Amino acid sequence: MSTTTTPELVLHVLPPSHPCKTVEAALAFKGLAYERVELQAGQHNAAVEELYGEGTRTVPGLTIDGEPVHGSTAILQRLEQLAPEPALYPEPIAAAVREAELWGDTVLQDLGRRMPWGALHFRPEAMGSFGGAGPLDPAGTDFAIAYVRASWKYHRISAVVLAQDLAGLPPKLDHIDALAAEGIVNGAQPTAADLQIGATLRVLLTLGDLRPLLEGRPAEQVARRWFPDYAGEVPAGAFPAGWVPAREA
Ligand SMILES: N[C@@H](CCC(=O)N[C@@H](CS)C(=O)NCC(=O)O)C(=O)O
Repeated sequence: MSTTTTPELVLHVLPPSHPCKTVEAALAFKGLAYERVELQAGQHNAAVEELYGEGTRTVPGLTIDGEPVHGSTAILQRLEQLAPEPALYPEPIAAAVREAELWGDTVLQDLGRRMPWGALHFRPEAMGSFGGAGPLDPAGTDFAIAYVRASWKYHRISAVVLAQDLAGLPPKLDHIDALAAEGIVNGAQPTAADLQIGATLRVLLTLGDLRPLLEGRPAEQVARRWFPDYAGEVPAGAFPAGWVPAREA
């Protein structure tokens, strides 16, 4: 008689991280039970390095019966080996899904960090909304101003970078709509590309200034279908006038 044992999965996250939400959505899609461990911000780099090896700093990381797998795209591939069905890289589109997923990781994902931190510079009292709270009081806003300043430094955000990110958003959204038209994302079931790209787009939807660029498009559906709930709200009017490109008809 053969017996199969379920591997022990432990996911290490920081609560607001969108690539962590990508992995959580993949685990849920595959019906895999896991333990979720929230690392403490500030101490997470050392914890990650100890668990996942020299040079690693970021979340998500997943251990599978103690085997460390680091980074959202590596984790989704490993989950596919572990539980092939339902597929995140379905044939015959598996290669195209992988390409789109990697684009989502290497090109789009950073916008899910720079855009909210960028907007919060102009509306620091909104920082509490990302933890599910309302607008911060003056003392909280003082804290947020210092925190956002440190985040700009860490993520190398400047006004020039932010304005360039905003100007460059429409062609990226067009690319996602094209992926949807090709059936690489936004099909009946989520692919790895949906979960990678959708998590970043869902962060962008927390910014009132960006919602008009997304509303009613496949790109918005990719975000809202797989990530219906997402904390955070920076009201429209945060970015300086003229920085957010107008939506083309
Ligand atoms: N592309 C990587 C990036 C992960 C990443 O940058 N995660 C952020 C959270 S969204 C992080 O851990 N930041 C903490 C830090 O940089 O110290 C992935 O998808 O796994």
